[in-house]
Amino acid sequence: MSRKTYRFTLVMRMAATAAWLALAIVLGYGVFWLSKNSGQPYGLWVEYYGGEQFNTPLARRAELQVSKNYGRGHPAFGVPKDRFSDRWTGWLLVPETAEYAFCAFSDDGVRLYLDDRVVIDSWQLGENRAHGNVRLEAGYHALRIEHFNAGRQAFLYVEWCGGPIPSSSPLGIPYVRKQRPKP
Ligand SMILES: [Ca+2]
Repeated sequence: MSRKTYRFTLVMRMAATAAWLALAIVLGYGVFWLSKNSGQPYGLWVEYYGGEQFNTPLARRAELQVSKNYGRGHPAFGVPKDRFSDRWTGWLLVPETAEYAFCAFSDDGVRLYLDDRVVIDSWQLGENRAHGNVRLEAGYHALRIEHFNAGRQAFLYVEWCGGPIPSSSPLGIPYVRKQRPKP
């Protein structure tokens, strides 16, 4: 092999490797984008508002479980650190008909609704620990959780804490869905 041919082969090999690498990056990003943006039924929608009473809608995103330590930072891009509120919505899959309990630990206040019925109502300043019991039929139930932060630290945790699901499991996948699945 002449030096010229060798150099040509080397350049072609490098070009092929670069092309494969670029293809892998494009494909990888495509899979990542799809999993984040479409066809992902699991999780909940969270809407963030300026003001403690859902005054000004500012941001929206999907979350896989209700387990957030915002600390003293911004809960989402463009949302103030102090004086914000967030509303989590979706559908809760109840695996079997039974009595269930839900526990919330939050800063500041929290409310939890199932099928528009209040299960937890602890809308107060500072750290809140609250729980609620409810008998639920197997199947999907409309879930809504509301939370606010007046200032300083902010967090929100909601867990199963009584019933057929192991206690201290976060309210999250695989039991939460953004939309009610078609029967
Ligand atoms: Ca606070």
